[in-house]
This record gives sequence, C-alpha cells and structure tokens, in this order.
Amino acid sequence: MKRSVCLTLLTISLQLLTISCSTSKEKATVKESTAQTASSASIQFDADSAYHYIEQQVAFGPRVPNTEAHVVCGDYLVSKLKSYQAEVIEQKMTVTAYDGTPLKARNIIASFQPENKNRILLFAHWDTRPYADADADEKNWQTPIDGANDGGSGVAVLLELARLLQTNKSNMGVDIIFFDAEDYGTPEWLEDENVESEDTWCLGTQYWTQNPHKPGYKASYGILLDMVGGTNATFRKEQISMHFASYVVNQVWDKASKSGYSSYFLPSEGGVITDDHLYVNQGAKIPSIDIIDYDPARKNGFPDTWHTLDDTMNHISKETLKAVGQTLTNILFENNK
Ligand code: AHN
Ligand code: ZN
Repeated sequence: MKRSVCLTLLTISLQLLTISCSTSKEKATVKESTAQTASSASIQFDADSAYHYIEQQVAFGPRVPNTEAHVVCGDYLVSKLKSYQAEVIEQKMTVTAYDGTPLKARNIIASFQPENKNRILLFAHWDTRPYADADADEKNWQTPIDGANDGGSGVAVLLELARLLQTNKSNMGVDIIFFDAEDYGTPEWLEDENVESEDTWCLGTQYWTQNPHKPGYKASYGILLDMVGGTNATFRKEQISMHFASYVVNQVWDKASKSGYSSYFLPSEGGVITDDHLYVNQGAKIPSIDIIDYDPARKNGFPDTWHTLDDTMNHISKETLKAVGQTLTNILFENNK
C-alpha cells in the first residue's frame, strides 16, 4: 500500500518534472543556440600560439630566480598579460631556498572581470629548475634546465587563455597566477630520507597563501597546469586533487572527454604530488586540482625529460597543448549559466 502511494507520487512528480523540463528545455535550446553562435562553437584554443609562448620563454634562457633571464622573462609575462587587458598585480618578495640562499621572487597575478564574485583560479609556475638533477649524466646535475615543459608549458597555455579572454567573455571572473620559485627544491643529491624537504618547493605559492594579493581572496575552485606540453603526455587523477576537490577533477575530465581528449585525460589514479595546488588547498582553502603529466609505470612517474637537459622544445607537442588548452577553453566559455 505504502509502496504504491509512493510510486503514484513518484509518477506524478516525474510527469510534472517532464512537463516543466520540456518547457524549460525549449527555452534552453533557444538560449543555447544564440550563446553558441556568440561564443562556444567558435572559440578555438590556438596551439601554435601557445607553442610560440613556450619558445619565447625558453629564448630568455633558464628562468632561475636571481638571474637576469628570470627578471626579463618576468617583465615579458607582465607586459603580455597587460596587453590582453588584464588587471595585473605583481607580488615581489624574497623567499629562502633550501640552502639559505635568499631568492628574489615575483608572483604575477592577472585578473579578468575583477568585480565578478564567481571566480576561477588558473595557475602555473613560471620559474625553472636550477639543476638538471634527474639527468642521466651526473656532470649535468648542477646545470639549469630549459624548462620548456616544466614551467614553460603551463604558462604558455595560460597566456593563450588570457589572449582569448581579452576578446571573449566568460561568465566567470578569471584569475591567472604565475607562481615563482616552485622549482628550487632540495636537489636529489642532497635528499635525505630523514629530513623533510617537501616545503622547500612551491615557495612563491606558500608566500601567496600567507599574503594573498587581495585580502580574503576566494575563488570557487582552482586548476594548476604542470607539464602540460610534453610529447605523449597523459594526465591521471592526481590524489591530492582527488582528496580536496574530486568534483573539480571529475568535471574537468568529463569536459576533456566531451571535447574529444579522453586519450590524454585518463580515468585512472595518478600519484600523490607535492605541487602548488597542495598549498592553495591547505593554505588558501580553495579546492584545487593539478593537471600534470604523470604515469605510475614510469621510473619516477614524471616525463623522461623531467629535471634533465632534455626538457627542451624538441619534446613539446602542439597536440598535447591543444588537448589541455581546448578543454580549459570549453570550461571557461561553454555552459555558461
Ligand atoms: C616534487 O618533486 C616534490 N614535486 C614535483 C613538483 C614539480 C617539480 N613539478 C614540476 N617540477
Ligand atoms: Zn620541476
């Protein structure tokens, strides 16, 4: 008896739902078709442009804090973002490296629609590692790397998104942060199992979480791009991201698949990676994920070029840049409510 009442109620409510759905669906269809002509159908992420942004960064030389190339590249990034009509804030600071070296560092923050309360945070590190300490040849361990992928690629994808944000309106306010001093962590040759060295990485991000560029800064969620330009890259569901922001991971992976990039964004489990998103999650309390090329079947999970002198333009793929860039483009400009 009870069951049948329930069922009847369910049927009635389902019918009501169908009726209300069909009317709102009609409206939605109309709305969508206008929106599509205006934006989503036509917004293409230009992988050639992103590739060029990596070339430009690499041309400065390794972007290691306390070097001239680092200063000049920072100026280039600021001027690019300003040219795309973003509001740009530079956060200059001195942070202390694992060995006590004071590092002159600079976080570069670009805001689109700064007045919009509904915000998304996109971030990447822009500095490059001073040491090729994962290089097969020990003679190279003290040599700085080009960082085409590790550093260059995430920044390049975000610069291309900034270019698109200049001419296309998202319904979200967007903040792009280029964090500094991510990659100056304790070198492998000094790694000591008994000494915790995790916090020697991501120094710019750690500074920012303690000194946000705007008091009480919040975003609905954050996406970190790290090594998103390598040949044959694959992205797996990184576990810190899953812990703090599984719904963001799933939303991004779903969008990637709907955009035709399910061969890059795999549904399998990734590593547990100490990266800038950890501090954004813990310190700033913004649910954030890491899109990072990581395959547990590899030696250390990261691409073979990681922290080696091989992290050069030769191993950058426009197809990978397109897969990541187009997925993010579709997140920013599709399904706007
Ligand atoms: C560590 O190696 C501790 N984390 C990886 C974060 C990283 C370094 N991403 C790029 N370079
Ligand atoms: Zn690195």
